[in-house]
Amino acid sequence: MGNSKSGALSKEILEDLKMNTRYTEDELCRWYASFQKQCPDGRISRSEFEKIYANFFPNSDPKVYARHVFRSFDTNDDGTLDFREYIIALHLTSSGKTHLKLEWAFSLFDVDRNGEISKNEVLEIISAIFKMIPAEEQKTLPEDENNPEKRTNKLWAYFKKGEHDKIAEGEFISGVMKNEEIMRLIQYEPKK
Ligand SMILES: [Ca+2]
Repeated sequence: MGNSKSGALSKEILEDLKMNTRYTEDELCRWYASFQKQCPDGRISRSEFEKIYANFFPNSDPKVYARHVFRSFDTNDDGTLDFREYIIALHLTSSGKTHLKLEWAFSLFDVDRNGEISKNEVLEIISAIFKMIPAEEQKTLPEDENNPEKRTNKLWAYFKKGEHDKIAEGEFISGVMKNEEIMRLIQYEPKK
């Protein structure tokens, strides 16, 4: 069984990923080789995904966030991602402000997948984001967004929502698109 598996990345998936991410053919092929080594059955589990995420954030704790990212891509809930989903996950969580990225961000915040975001859901994800910010860097944050509660309140106020209101997908995407600052509130990019 095992040895008969082809080692190459299918042309179809390669072309798809080249078109939909910013990665080159060379990078994709290299990642595929290491993906295969780590996940010989072609699927990555949540704990393996969390380990890879941890490598990107050596000075903080990205575990909870990685779990939410994983959930947002594991749409059939089988506890694994294939290579394509895995690469799209890395791409969307690390690249610029595209509509696709914001569609994904919405699904990240919609923890219970009911099609709208509650204030509690925002707090849950923003708390996970905070765990990724190294302690030293947290001290340098603006006063009105230096803890998860304040940051959640700021976002909620921007959308002009009451405590028990909800944010729908279209509203979320167009709201974030219009405002650089809000974009910054809903993600964390490690300092280079
Ligand atoms: Ca929800």
